[in-house]
Amino acid sequence: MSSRVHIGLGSNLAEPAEQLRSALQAMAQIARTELVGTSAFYTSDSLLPGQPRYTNAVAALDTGLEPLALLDALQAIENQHGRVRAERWGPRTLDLDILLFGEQLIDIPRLQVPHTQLHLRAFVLYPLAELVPADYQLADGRTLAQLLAHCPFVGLERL
Ligand code: A4P
Ligand code: MG
Repeated sequence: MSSRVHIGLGSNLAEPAEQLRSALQAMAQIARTELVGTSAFYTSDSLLPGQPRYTNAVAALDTGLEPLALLDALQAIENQHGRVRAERWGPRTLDLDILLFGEQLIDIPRLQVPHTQLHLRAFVLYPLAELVPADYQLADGRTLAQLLAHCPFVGLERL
């Protein structure tokens, strides 16, 4: 049995689009998992002041893995692709967040799904809307259209 899962990708390296492309290739190699869709790439200013602009995208996966096993696989990819070796661990330059995991509502210390910041982030909702119909209902009852209506397309540039 497999679940349709949506992953938010973010990077603010000097070549963030390359980082995202590399992460997409790596996700396609996860065991028992198929990459079934990718949104366009979008750029926007960082939520945290003083950081370079981000590039974000959303990917759709079909996976036979359980949620924590998928999280392990995503964190391994973050570790392979996401950190720049400097004198100390640099800031995180690849974020892979599980946005949706089928119909599941998950609230354990390591994992909250739907992602808790989903509704606040245009750079997540607009790429997600390329892959999911507007009447899609989240596990907690909200529709994607409702979330989009409260989150204007401001400061986003679609590449
Ligand atoms: N965790 C809990 N729920 C989840 C989930 N649904 N998916 C736990 C993935 N992980 C989840 O995450 C810390 C822990 O969250 C994980 O170990 C996991 O057990 P992390 O990615 O290691 O840490 P982080 O990057 O510091 O936190 P987070 O929440 O991913 O950072 P943010 O809030 O996403 O901030 N501006 C723009 N324009 N675009 C961006 O993408 N991103 C950030 C990073 C700031 N500003 C941004 C963007
Ligand atoms: Mg993260």
